[in-house]
Amino acid sequence: MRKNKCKKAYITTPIYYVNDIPHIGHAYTTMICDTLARYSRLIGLETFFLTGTDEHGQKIEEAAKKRGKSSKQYADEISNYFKNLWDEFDISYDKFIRTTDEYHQKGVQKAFEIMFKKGDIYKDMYEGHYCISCESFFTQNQLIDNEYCPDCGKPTSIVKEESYFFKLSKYEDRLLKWYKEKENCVLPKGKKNEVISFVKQGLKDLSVTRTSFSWGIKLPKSIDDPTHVMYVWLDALLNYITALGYGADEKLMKFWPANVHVVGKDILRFHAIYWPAFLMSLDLPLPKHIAAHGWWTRNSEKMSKSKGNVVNPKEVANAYGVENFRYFMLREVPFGQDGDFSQKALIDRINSDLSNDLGNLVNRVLGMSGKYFDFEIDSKNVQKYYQKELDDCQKILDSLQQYIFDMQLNKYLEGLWKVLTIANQSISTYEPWVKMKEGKNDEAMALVSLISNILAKVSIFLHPVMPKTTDKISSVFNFTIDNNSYKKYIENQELLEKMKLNKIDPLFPKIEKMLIKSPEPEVKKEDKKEQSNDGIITIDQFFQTKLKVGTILEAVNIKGSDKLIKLQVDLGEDKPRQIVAGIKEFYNPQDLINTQICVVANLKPAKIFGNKSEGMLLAAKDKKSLMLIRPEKFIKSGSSIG
Ligand code: ME8
Repeated sequence: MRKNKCKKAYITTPIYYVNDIPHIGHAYTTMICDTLARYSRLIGLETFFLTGTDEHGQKIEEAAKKRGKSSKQYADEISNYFKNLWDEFDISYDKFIRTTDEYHQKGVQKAFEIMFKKGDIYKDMYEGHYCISCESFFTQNQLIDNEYCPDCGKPTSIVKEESYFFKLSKYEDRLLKWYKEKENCVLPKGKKNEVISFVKQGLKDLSVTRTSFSWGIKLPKSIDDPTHVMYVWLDALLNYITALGYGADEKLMKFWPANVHVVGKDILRFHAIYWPAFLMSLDLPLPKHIAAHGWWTRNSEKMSKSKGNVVNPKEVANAYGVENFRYFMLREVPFGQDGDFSQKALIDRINSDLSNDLGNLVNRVLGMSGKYFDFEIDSKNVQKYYQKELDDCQKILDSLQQYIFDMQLNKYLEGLWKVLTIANQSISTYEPWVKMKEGKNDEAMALVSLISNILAKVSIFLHPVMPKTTDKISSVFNFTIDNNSYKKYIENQELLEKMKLNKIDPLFPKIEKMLIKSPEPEVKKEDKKEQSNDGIITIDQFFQTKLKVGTILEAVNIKGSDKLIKLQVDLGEDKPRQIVAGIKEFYNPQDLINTQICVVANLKPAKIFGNKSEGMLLAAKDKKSLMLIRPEKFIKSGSSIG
């Protein structure tokens, strides 16, 4: 996101499908956008932040049917659930759009009509494969094992029907030119390269209507073809302009083009290829940035109900506090990379970063100012004694804005924590209690005031991430966080005036144990019987696991996954076994070929990311690294271990 010359910012989340209730992935995208929107407002941009729900399509029609409800009834229910959750999470959206809203439907029909009249939409027959879960078309050679969706791994179905097509192929060159000219149009860069190579392989025209179900927006009256409804992605993508009044009252179109569409990497193709092509067809400017974040996983696997590993954001927020949760999600994972959700990591962040580094500092300032100066602070001597500390903090604070514009929220937070480290270290270096004993009251006052000023600045910068918490911190220093205080304390670098501090309750009580029952599937009763209380197993139980040495014959990265590598492993059997392993972060596929590994050879085969996996390899893991367990010397493939 770049600072817009016209002082406006338009930020969007994807609109979420209403086939199911939200999970932490949805919460993550929404928290990122909320942070960007709050930051934009803080620095004085006129901001419009859009979120909403995507309510048409076969997936939703089927989900409603299964529950014995009408599509609209079901969409109302789940859309409300999303809206209420975002309200509970204090998401500061300016508009919540629903694709069943009448103004949206009219805007979509108008766009379709314009594209049709321009000759960009034509009628033909569609024959191919469709994934209902992704609401996406695929060619035969894109499928995995001739059947499964390359994006979500679910089985696809064959579709043969009359359809209107959008001339996507016509826009291939213009798209490539756009990627070339606008360096940051798609972020992060690695993902942009994937988009470019996809387009370079050649774009096929896109089927944009369906006839096999009815839950969708009808074609415009002027086309008069009532058997067709619009393809859900055409309908959905247009929300970004219909929300601004496209095709109706266009007052809000002043916000177009969007500064940033934040999306998960799963839907980048739709946003970075289809959407700009639709906009080109409509003669509208293109968004400034499309930023794709990674996936949240559980034990390196995508979350899904059938695996029982879905994390419910409401449950996490209720247990740990919504702002702590928000801090964790934004701090833990670099934008664009996948992250594994764990309560332990969340608790570590709360106890260490929030409680120790930030909460304690607030307590210490209150404690010291109370004990020595009756809660008074005075900044008049801060520069005299602590100019270096002020300068060091300023240098870091000056670099923060760029991190926001580059979508590197984790670095933004890391920077803020470096500033807190300067504050915490100044206390241990200068020991105000010693200064008081030595009668250097001026220096001690300057130090307590230095820390107060640092905390005031940190609270302003942290506000977009933790609004309520930082409001409490700024109340200690008698100011409200808004664009005025941003100008005063950040832009003009003014110091706090002489004042009495206000006491507040401790901000981040330490968390001693996991507060949510793990969402992993429970151990089945029969398995439990086998286990003794202290986790000891018998030798027989151990030998139920068949461990073998395998030689890796082939290794390739799995497209779309940041973690997984697909291996063909020789276990001395008729044919090699295919094993999917979450080791991509630590190993290069090329380096694995012709090396040996230890494999659990009698595991029930599983489907991981749409790929069959017929075993598990053994590895040792600590917080930072992972190492494959290998035999000391080369040994025959299939040799048993034990
Ligand atoms: O795709 N980790 O809706 P959707 C991180 N309606 N983010 C995740 C995630 C995960 N495990 N799972 C989902 C749609 N998300 C369409 C969008 S936009 C015009 C139409 C987030 O309900 C992520 O942002 O499947 C992803 O892009 C979005 O939820 C998909 O939500």
